[in-house]
Amino acid sequence: MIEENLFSVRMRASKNGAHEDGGKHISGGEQISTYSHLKDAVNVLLDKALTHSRGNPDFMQIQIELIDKPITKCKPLQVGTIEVESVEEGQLIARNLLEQAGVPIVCIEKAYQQMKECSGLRGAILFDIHSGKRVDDRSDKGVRVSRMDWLTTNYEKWATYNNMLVSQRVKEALVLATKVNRHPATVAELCWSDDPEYITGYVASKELGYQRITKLKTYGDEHGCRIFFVNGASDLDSYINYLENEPLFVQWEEGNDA
Ligand code: PML
Ligand code: MG
Ligand code: MG
Repeated sequence: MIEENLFSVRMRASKNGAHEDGGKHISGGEQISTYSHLKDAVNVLLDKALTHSRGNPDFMQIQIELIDKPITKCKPLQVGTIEVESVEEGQLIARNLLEQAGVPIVCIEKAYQQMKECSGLRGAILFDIHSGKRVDDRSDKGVRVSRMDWLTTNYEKWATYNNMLVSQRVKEALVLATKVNRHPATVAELCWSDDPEYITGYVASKELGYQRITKLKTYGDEHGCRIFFVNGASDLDSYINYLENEPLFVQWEEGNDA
């Protein structure tokens, strides 16, 4: 049980106006911080937004809120990296992994047909595996997963143990995927960055873990993707509430990640 007051710190930044006024999404980020570390948390987010390869923002919002609920702790998803030679190979592997995770082929095809819709959003889109349709009602905003973090020192220990380079980006994506995929309604997640300089993406699910694929788009491409394939969309409101509001801390202990 964490005794000290903790705060959710969230950032969103855009260019040519705020997101809601049609501005281009530049960057978003999440931190959970103690009161005494708030300055550092804000600085991390500020830095992320001000140095993003999608461009310089002219709108930014940083919001701080006390977390008034108990914080769940859980270990990160298992991570694997699949090296591929080309985007085509990477995309084929991504589709195969989604199928393995239980997403029907027709649904995968429909998601890919609507892929353009999910680019440029600051959040994710939700796809029902039964209807093959987008089921969230967040149009050009998407669903933003929030209130989650992983202590940098603990993350760095995990990265060293797993022979991975320390990367704020990987940490953030793994935290998000861990939160999303531990919910029973999530079947799988498909993601690649909207950062034109970053082409590695991943497929994640409970059984597969977090499977990084080294090429899911071409360098220079600003189109990203984040889709949650969901089962049992009937209680969509509580699912979205979980993603947006339930606080989660990732914590890793050596020898306890099987
Ligand atoms: C992002 O940049 O927003 C998503 C990055 C996904 C892949 C991170 C990784 O290399 O594991
Ligand atoms: Mg981003
Ligand atoms: Mg932090």
